[in-house]
Amino acid sequence: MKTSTSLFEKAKRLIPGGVNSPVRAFRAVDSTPIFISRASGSRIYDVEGKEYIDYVSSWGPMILGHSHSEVIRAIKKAAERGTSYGAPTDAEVEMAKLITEAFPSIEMIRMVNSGTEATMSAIRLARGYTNREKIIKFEGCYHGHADSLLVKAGSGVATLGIPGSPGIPEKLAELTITLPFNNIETVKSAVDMYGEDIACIIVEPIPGNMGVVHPIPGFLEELREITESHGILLIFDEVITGFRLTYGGFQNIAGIEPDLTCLGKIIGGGLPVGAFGGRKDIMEKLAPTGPVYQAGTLSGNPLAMAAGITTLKILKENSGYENLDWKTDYLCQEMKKLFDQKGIPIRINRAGSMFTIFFTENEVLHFDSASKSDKKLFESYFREMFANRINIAPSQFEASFLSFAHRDEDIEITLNACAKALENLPSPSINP
Ligand code: KE4
Repeated sequence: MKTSTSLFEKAKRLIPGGVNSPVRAFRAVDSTPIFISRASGSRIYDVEGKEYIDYVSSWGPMILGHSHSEVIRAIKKAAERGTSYGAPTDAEVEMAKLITEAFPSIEMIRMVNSGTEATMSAIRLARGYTNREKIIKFEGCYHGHADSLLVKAGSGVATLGIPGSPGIPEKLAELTITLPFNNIETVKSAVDMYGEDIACIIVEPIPGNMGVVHPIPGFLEELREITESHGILLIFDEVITGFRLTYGGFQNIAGIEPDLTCLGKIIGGGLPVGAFGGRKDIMEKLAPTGPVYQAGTLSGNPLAMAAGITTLKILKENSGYENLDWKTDYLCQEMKKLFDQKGIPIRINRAGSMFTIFFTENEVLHFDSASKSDKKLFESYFREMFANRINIAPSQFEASFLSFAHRDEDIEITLNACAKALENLPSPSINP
């Protein structure tokens, strides 16, 4: 019988780290990853037949739950008509209609194949539209692995960026200014310093990549005002939050209209997808109507469109977001009680059906506070939950997700597993 361990050994000989995306290697939790054989509803099954309740949700796309019957049927039907044509299809028009109707700020949309492609293209479009070179991003926000976005904050606040990875030219990294999230003063000083040369500010309106963090009241609104008054484009990276919190984006809830929005994950129903869209006058700068080049062999792929359209239609018709929010809130409240009873200080940041348990007693409002969490304690918690067949994100700096397929029984099993896990947790270490 195949085991995860034997597959991992084989995989490591052929694939860097044995995985096709680093976080899957479980290095942040010093564990060996499981290899999945199938998934259905709220459950995933590893190659040894072990069943887990899943809160990774493929990092966000599986809001309907795994292998939703109507999504699978739509993919099969599309596949029987061919898998890719390299030519436009009516499905792409239907997808564009669904997205532009759900997002008032999106007048036009371009499909791509990943969130990285969406943000990379949106940045290029912003630079082409404004004829400016610098961009602003926020520490702890992740927008995929395009060179300009894998950049760390320079030494002082609002200084020029330094490469966040080998292979990124210093000259390019210097064009990215990285600021602390929720700190509007640093945005004002950066704009005072470089305003005329800033093409855009890109932000996850509710970051999920430092763990879930809420924007403080007024932060996003002031970003909108500052960008508006300085001719800087505001880009909301809603790759995670798009259709996660509501049928639309967090921008619909916040009542803020960015100039461009990046999407991914849920809109592909689990197939490779990304998209970026926004104001017509900006989007028309894109080839073939304008000079900013962007392209993709499989963009708008018929199977991804079929999965995405079916997913969005189910979300639109069922609008079960309220119940999903309530279920997630119940789970988080009950887990908080269990941790309190054990005397382990945690903070749970939740937005709709996405949440993160931070192992810290302090409020988590930016990457600096998130990084003060007790990562060793998180690691122990992760391992205990995993041993109890609960699959949560293998990193303190990620979000966990509920789906419409999570039943009350899943919640109860998860709470029992959490209670059991806490029995074996060491007392919290004193933060260094
Ligand atoms: P992809 O290129 O991975 O499709 O999307 C990049 C991206 C862009 N923007 C946001 C807000 C994102 O969260 C992501 C990707 N998310 C990570 C996990 N948080 C994907 C998991 C992985 O890297 O394997």
